[in-house]
Amino acid sequence: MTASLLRQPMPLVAVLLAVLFSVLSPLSAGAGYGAITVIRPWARAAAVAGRPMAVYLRLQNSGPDDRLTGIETPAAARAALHESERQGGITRMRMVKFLDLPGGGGAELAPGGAHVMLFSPRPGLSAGTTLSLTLFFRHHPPLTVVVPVYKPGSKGPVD
Ligand SMILES: [Cu+2]
Repeated sequence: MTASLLRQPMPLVAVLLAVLFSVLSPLSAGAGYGAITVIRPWARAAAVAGRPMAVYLRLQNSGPDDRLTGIETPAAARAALHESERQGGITRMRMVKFLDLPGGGGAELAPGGAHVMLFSPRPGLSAGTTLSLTLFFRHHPPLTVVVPVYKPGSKGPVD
């Protein structure tokens, strides 16, 4: 009698744990990798048609640490992630393979810093038009955003 009473709570706990995990797992996966938001994306039209264009945006990551690993767009022959560095009064750009997106933070792609460079943009990408951009991450599923194009020299949505 005593023995069976002692044995009984064990399977019950196991069943409860199994139920708990089956309920929690999809939720935690959703919270972890549905948590990157693209804020205020914008592109700056090239002053000379056909020259490279820059795209800026803010990435907000409310999930775990992640990383921006790639960019694709039908709007240009090639897209790359660039970092700007100011050295001795000269701003240079270099290609970077990824951009870290710390959990609870994110990254800012803004004039003078990191940006997406579009090489050989397709004709007609002038102010007032839009382009489509897909961002790839280490963990998070890809995100496709519509990016409004601003005039050459624009400082973006703050204008
Ligand atoms: Cu660049």
